[in-house]
Amino acid sequence: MLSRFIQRAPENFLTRAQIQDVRAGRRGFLANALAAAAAGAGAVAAGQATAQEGAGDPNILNLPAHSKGLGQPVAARPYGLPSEFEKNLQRRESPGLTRVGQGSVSFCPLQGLFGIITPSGLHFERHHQGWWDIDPGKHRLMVNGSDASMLKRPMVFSMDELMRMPHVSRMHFIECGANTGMEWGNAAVPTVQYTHGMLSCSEFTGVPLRAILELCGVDFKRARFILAEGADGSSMTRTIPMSLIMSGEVLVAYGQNGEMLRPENGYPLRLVVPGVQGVSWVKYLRRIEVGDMPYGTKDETIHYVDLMPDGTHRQYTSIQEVKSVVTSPSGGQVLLQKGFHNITGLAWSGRGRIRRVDVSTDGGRNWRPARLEGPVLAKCLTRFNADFVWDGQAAIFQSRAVDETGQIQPTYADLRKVRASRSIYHNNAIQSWSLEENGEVKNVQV
Ligand SMILES: Nc1nc2c(c(=O)[nH]1)N[C@H]1C(S)=C(S)[C@@H](COP(=O)(O)O)O[C@H]1N2
Ligand SMILES: [Mo]
Repeated sequence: MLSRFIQRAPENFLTRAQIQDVRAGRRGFLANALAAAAAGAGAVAAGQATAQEGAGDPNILNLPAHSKGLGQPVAARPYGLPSEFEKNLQRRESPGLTRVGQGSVSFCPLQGLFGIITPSGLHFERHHQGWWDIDPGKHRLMVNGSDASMLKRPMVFSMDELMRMPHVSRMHFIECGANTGMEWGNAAVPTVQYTHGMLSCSEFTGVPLRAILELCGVDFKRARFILAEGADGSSMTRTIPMSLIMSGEVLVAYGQNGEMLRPENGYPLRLVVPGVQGVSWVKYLRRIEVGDMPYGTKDETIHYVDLMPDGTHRQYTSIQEVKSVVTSPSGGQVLLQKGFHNITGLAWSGRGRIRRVDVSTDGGRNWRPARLEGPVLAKCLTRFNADFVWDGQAAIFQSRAVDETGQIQPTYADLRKVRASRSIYHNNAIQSWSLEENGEVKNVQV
């Protein structure tokens, strides 16, 4: 078994000594139970007292405290919190990645999540200039044109005005373009939290941007791009082509998983641009300008460009291509026993639905289809599962996704043929996790 509950060490790692303790403890527990039953004695090792309390006295029904007393009253916590025993599941920074925490990333603990929705408190964060909790009563969204002919009515919306408009709710993933960026040259970081944790998925609620532009009387024949601008100190600005907006998919969103956006994720307003890299999902959205050409701002000329093998940079490669990863067993985890294990993971594509996911347990020599969990939605995470019976031999877990447009996730060898290995952004290569004979799982590239 792979225990969720004994991986208490920071970063979800067990040291070699801890693994031995766990294994010894398991044996010790059985031995103690047998000894206690045989001897009619109550003395057991600390930590096993609950299960074994008074094991020697057949007249005492030993119930734990929670089965005998009164529990906590309702609303002891007006806003609920996870169990005390789940404290290890946290978003985490990669130490030394950036100089200050205001310009950094916290990674989502994918290894410990189920299904496809990311709990809002565990959503990854990426800030260029720190996060703010902006007063929604004072926040405004301005819509203007690069010149007067672009739209008839420049407008300024309050949150109340936006929230009166007809809204939609849609489930979509958001992935930072730099996700898996540390792995371009070699296997660099130990866990799936750090290799793939700039990825999250929520149900977003908001107004289609198209409807807002229509209200402002945009001339859709002339206006071919918009510029979205954030209200934080980074003045994050990104160009979005009008074709994406006309599909009705791009949302001016205020809702996330049934409640308002979290401050870290752009409260009270952010752009949702399904399938497109995270940087275009401008948070603290304060202004939209419509124009007739791409804006070429700092966030799209110096940053978020792809270094090609010939030394040139490719710009505006916004779509997050088909990708998947086995989230468990994954780097830093330990299989404690031989026998059955469930391989589980996530697949996604910025081009639409996931059509299939194959898994390999021998480093890509043999593949078999994984089971996709429904619903399989466009530009959303898809959960997959596959059976694995461990015979104690070394293995290499991989997953390979195919999307509805027929795009197949590449191997590292194939990706490097066209992109070389010095990029930061848009690494969608097949991830490998090696299972060693002692049960430890490690990040490798094959
Ligand atoms: N205003 C503003 N919007 C922003 C950013 C920012 O720093 N400021 N970071 C961008 C980047 S690079 C990413 S990957 C996503 C991250 O969204 P999240 O923090 O909700 O996960 O927000 C984008 N929008
Ligand atoms: Mo990003």
